[in-house]
Formats: sequence, structure tokens, C-alpha cells
Amino acid sequence: MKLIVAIVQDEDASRLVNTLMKEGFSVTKLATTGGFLRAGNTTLLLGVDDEKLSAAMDVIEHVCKSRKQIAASMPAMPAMVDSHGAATYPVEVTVGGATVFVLSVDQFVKL
Ligand code: 2BA
Repeated sequence: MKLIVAIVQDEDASRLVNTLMKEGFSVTKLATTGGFLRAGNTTLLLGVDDEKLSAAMDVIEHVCKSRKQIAASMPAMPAMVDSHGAATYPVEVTVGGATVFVLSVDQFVKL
């Protein structure tokens, strides 16, 4: 068995959960925050049998779209200071369709 940890954009999360459920996968949805953009994203946990791994990955790849976002990052030009007094400047980043980790599961029990 594998544990898929998939970090996806909030915009894709509902459709992804619906599609995965329709395909028979069990999903846990967590509200998370990206460290770089400091914006909300969604992390899904899926425990899947080894032979279903590629089907789950196909669904994730099909549903999740990459998008460009503007991030305020540091360091910055001195002229640009935000309301907290921190220096920032805008940068465009491409947020991926999904950031996916696949872990081997030693044990899966429901108690
Ligand atoms: P964030 O950390 O908010 O990052 C959003 C996007 O900002 C990233 O998209 C990437 O394009 C850009 N970015 C991140 N760190 C950067 C840096 N140090 N310099 C320049 N640009 C940077 P993705 O790579 O598609 O990542 C989307 C979200 O997936 C991330 O949100 C984070 O929540 C998660 N993530 C990505 N890689 C990860 C990793 N190795 N470990 C844990 N979480 C990860």
C-alpha cells in the first residue's frame, strides 16, 4: 500500500476530491498553507493499493492545473514596504498542478 500526499490549489480541490471519490478512492482533505506564498492550499491524503497508484496519479494529473500567481517576496527595493513595515517586491511564480509525495505504508489498520 502507498500513501499519496498531494498538495493542490484550492481551486482544484473540490473537483479533485469528487473525481477521486467517484473512482472509488478514500480521501482526507486538509486545509494547508504554502510556505512561500503564505496562501491557502489543500493537502489530500490517499491510502491506495499498489495496483491503484497509477490510476490515482492519473486523476490528480488530469484535474489539477498549473497557474501563475503574483507573490510578494523579499528582499526588496527600499521604496516598497508593506503595512507591517516589511520590504517586499512582487514576483510571478508558476504554482504547479500538484506537488505529490508517494510514501510506502508499513501498516494500515482501522481500530
Ligand atoms: P508555496 O510554498 O506557497 O509555493 C508556491 C509556489 O511558489 C511554488 O509552486 C513555486 O512555484 C514557488 N516557490 C516556492 N518556493 C520558492 C522559492 N524558494 N523561490 C522561488 N519560488 C518559489 P509549487 O512548487 O507548485 O508548490 C506548490 C505548493 O506545494 C507550495 O506552496 C507548498 O505548499 C507545496 N510544496 C512544494 N514543494 C514542496 C516540498 N518540497 N515540500 C513540502 N511542500 C512543498
